Amino acid sequence: MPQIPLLAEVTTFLARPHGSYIEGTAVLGDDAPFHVINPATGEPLATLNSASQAQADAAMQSAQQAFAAWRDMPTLHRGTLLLKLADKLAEKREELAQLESLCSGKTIQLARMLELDQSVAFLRYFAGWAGKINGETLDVSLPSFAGEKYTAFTRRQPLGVVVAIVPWNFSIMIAVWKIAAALVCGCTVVVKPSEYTPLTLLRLAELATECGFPPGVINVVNGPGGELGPALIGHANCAKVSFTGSVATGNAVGRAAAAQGKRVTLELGGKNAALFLNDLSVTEMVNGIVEAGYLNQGQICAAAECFWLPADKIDAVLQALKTRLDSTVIGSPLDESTAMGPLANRAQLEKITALLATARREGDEIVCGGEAIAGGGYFLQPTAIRVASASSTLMKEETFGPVGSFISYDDPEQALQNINASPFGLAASVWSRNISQALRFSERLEAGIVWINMHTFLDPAVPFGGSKGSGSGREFGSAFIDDYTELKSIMVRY
Ligand code: TXE
Repeated sequence: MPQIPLLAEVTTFLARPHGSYIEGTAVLGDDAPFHVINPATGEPLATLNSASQAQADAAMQSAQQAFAAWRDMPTLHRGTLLLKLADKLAEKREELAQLESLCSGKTIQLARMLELDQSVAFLRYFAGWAGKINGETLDVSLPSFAGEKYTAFTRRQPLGVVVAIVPWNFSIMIAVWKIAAALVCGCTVVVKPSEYTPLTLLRLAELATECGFPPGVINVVNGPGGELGPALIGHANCAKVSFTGSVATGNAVGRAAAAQGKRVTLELGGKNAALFLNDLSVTEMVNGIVEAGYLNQGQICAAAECFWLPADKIDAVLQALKTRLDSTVIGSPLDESTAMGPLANRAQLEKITALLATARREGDEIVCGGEAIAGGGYFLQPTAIRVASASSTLMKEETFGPVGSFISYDDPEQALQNINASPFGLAASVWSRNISQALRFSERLEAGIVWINMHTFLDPAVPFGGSKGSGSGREFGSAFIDDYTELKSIMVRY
């Protein structure tokens, strides 16, 4: 099938000079320009000037100035604005999906159904919390000596300005998780997008202004994370940092925030496992593996990368998986029949090809794929690797790509112990028709979220976040309230 035609709004937007979005206005960055690259072609898509330190400061000042009025706005008004933004994103679904697909290499179908439709769903979910973020009334135990009485209550008070640092794999959706949660609590935000995908959030910020969000409530600062990140985190107005990204950068962000006494939520990657129990058929296992490991070219922090299969089934599963992966339709993300687009950037392709070289050196068997696809873009064949042992590098280091590592087990208990030996624990899944057995494994798998007979499904009502080295704090559900509010106690004598 041919590529879909680009909307005129998309080509016009791309041709504009870009920078940041501060105080309700698009501003050209004062610092060095860089190209936003189309990963499907390796060609420049747009030019963007990085924000200077002074512009980062201006964004933080703007967010601080907007904070008091936003905090004091009736809660239902804040919720209504989030609903309006949800409607606006639904209306502009195709425009934003095309932009995001161009910048990230995500297939247009995924851009529509995950980036946009999920962003709309999360905005509506968080809007529903408006007016429901409450404290408690407490019975206190102080004795009364002269007839006086005591009572106490708690309030949930917004923290202030939130610095939201987001990655390139779901640049709209992950930003929306943070923006919507922060705003409904009464905080204002300064978002720092990834250098690879800086455009769609600029458009989202413009749309928010059209919806009536006051200037300064949502700011977007673009440029190199290594320079702007520390400036935003260290800024006197920063009350909280919410970060999603790599383990190394996340740990640096965590240290920087802790050194300044700032609150921080870290959602980092890791090396997620999927455990298939022996009662499933080969076809059921292959279906589960493809769902768990290969969506969005594997560039999902919760995706599974280590697959534990029963010893008497692994050969048949890998043979069937090879047939399935070898027939994957790889191509332009803007072709609606494409199942797999390019990796999101050159650095990602280089990182994964280096890890594949390590796998070969260590004696892992490349069952299928394993090669970059020649041409201008950053395409990689979907890959399955039968590792030599549980201590192979590919069982430990996140590829963040369409690369599954497979290993057999004789005893599922031994597989569980190996999985739990990982220093990471973002997500895991267990697959079986025996729900009793699966539930028992789910209780013992060490991860922030464990799926049974599914993988990578995120729901706004279900808390999400890492355990062990995969981060701290939880997004979604009611757990987000802790992230963005301070619990204040008020005691009264009467
Ligand atoms: O991520 P970074 P990168 C993993 C994946 C990938 C690797 C590198 O394995 O191969 O990370 O990707 C900003 N202070 N994930 O380099 O560096 C940066 O500008 C503050 C997993 O893109 O973590 C961007 O906005 N911020 C992941 C954000 O941090 C800094 C998703 C993430 O960038 C900073 C993406 C600093 N010192 C990649 N340095 C997941 N778990 O979802 C950079 N940044």
